[in-house]
Amino acid sequence: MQKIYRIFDANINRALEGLRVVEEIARFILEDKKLSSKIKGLRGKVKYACSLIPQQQLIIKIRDSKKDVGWKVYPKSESSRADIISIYKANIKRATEALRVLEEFTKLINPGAGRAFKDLRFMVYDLEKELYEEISDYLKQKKLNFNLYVIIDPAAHGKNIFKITQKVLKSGVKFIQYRDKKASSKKFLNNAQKIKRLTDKYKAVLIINDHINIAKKINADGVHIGQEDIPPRKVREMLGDEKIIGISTHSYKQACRAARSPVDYLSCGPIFKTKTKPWRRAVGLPLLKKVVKSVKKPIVAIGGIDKNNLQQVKKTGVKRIAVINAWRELI
Ligand code: 3NM
Repeated sequence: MQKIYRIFDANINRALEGLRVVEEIARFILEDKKLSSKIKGLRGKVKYACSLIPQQQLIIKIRDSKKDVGWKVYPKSESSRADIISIYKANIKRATEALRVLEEFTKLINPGAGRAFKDLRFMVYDLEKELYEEISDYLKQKKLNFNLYVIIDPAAHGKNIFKITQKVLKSGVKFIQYRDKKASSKKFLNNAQKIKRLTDKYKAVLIINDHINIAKKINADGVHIGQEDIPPRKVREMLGDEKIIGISTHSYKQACRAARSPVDYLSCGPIFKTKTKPWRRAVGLPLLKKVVKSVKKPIVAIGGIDKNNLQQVKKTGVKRIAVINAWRELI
């Protein structure tokens, strides 16, 4: 019986600690009062379910942390966390796993407590989904908090793409796209990997143009797609909630449709005539103004923007500007 009580002790701590970590994310990072009170309530319910375990006093009495063979085990996966979402995933799992253990072992002595732990486990599963969506969204919005978006494209930048990327990043630009309409998949992957190393070094966001599988492979922050590419819903299915999806729009109708689709930002352009897309007519500032006014999602103005027309563009109320050719004068 002592061994069973050691399992109770370890897993009560694990469930409560996991939930507490998750609660701190909801409270101090997301600043979501409703969610943090919900998690606090769940911790209260876990404590209540634990009180249904008979002979409570045994739980602390048999505690002997020094004899716990798991104490000194510290796997590499636990010694560092890449970001908030990894902390979240590890700790919500810790809570559901511990609740499952408590459910199974309390069945040996009090079936009622087993049932209570099962109900709690399902409540945590619901919380897991809700919070995951909210954290993903929070982190994406933070990444999307930029003014200048520089697109690196060998068609405009020639063989110097890495030097230019480095310069752009060094100047403080935090949002980069790698675009290359001519490269083979192999070459694209190779270049994207090199650019990823640079954006990682400067803690900047990397968006990949078109190549969804390559974006996935190199763990880029997201993708940018065109109107003729795979529909946003499919891209979301392929990449999951954590990744940023951007889409090009060239009319009011397309912008409104993009706003209803699962993308995180939309570009509107070309605002002016541009040599990058000579076949496209300029959509002009009035359209941009209209889109900025009616679409809630982040909007990026693109196409022929340079230091001479920048102020005019900003007057429409748009906060984010993307450039290929004018990178040097705008960084
Ligand atoms: N997309 P520059 S315009 C890549 O309207 C691209 O969707 C556009 O290059 C769109 O800043 C454009 O040199 C070209 O004009 C942007």
